[in-house]
Amino acid sequence: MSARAAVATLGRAAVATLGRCEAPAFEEDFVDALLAGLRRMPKSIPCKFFYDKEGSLLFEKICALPEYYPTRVELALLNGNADAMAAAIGPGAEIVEFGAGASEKIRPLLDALESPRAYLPIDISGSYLRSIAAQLQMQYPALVIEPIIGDFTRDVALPPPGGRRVGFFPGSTIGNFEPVEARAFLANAARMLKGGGLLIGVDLVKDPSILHAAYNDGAGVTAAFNKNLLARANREAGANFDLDQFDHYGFYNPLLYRIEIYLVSRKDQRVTVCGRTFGFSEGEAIHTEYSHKYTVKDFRSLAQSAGFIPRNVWCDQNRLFSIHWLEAP
Ligand code: AVI
Repeated sequence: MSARAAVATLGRAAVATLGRCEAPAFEEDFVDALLAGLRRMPKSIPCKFFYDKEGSLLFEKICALPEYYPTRVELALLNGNADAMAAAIGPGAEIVEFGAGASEKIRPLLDALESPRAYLPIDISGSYLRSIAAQLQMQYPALVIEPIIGDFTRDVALPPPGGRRVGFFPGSTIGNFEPVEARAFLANAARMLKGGGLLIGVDLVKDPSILHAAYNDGAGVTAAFNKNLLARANREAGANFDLDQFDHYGFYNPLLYRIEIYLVSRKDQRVTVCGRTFGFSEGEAIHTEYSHKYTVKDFRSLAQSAGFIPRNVWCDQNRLFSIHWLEAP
């Protein structure tokens, strides 16, 4: 029986009696993934687990850092081109946002769209999503807002479409998928959004020093965001990681067009997670994230190979970031 199934069938108290750590049932995925990732060689933890409450707050701080240009540049692109984007999307659209978070990027679009039929933000964090949806509802009283709690990287059950369905996937989160996963995600989106399309933010290939700075900020927020995975393991998986004994290490790999992020052990050490012991040698790395960068041309080809017809692209004048309108025929 997998750890997830065990938690689901036995419940929290019974699991504790069995000697498993006392993770709340809703965190079962993290505990399973953590144990599986630490058994792997090289060790890894999936980046989607960055975003617990602490991690989401740290990510908000990252988005406001001077070195982290993507949020700023994408918002400026959305604000400056909302009318053209709304024209491409067309009237009466039902907007599905993947991984909605604070839903701040949808506002310029909602203001510009002609009679949007509904807004369906999908996010894994239920309480956060509900409060954001309630705030948005006050500002857009005529809009149907249906928050959907789920992991958009897996199959999420959506209500039957009430009109032309258009996806919104800002932030270049697509870059956190490996290229095969990105293609699979796009192919699934193309099927789901048939007859509509997808508006997607994609970070661009650029001078590696700009990329390096964006993931190695001077204030150390990205390092804290990365190390929060270990802190989360301590909070939720009964682990005893000493955060001072791991370093954040992020660099741009120009051969694979991606930022690679690791946590590197400063010494030989043993760590207990959920009652299991894991050894780390000095210099051993846990992989925590990839953030792929694309050229406009390469992203359009990827989208086309996944079943979309690439249409408009909006880029800032420094060509740091792009937003693509992809039609789903
Ligand atoms: C959410 N995602 C697009 C961010 C990125 O740039 O890949 C996550 C992040 N990791 C470190 N800084 C920001």
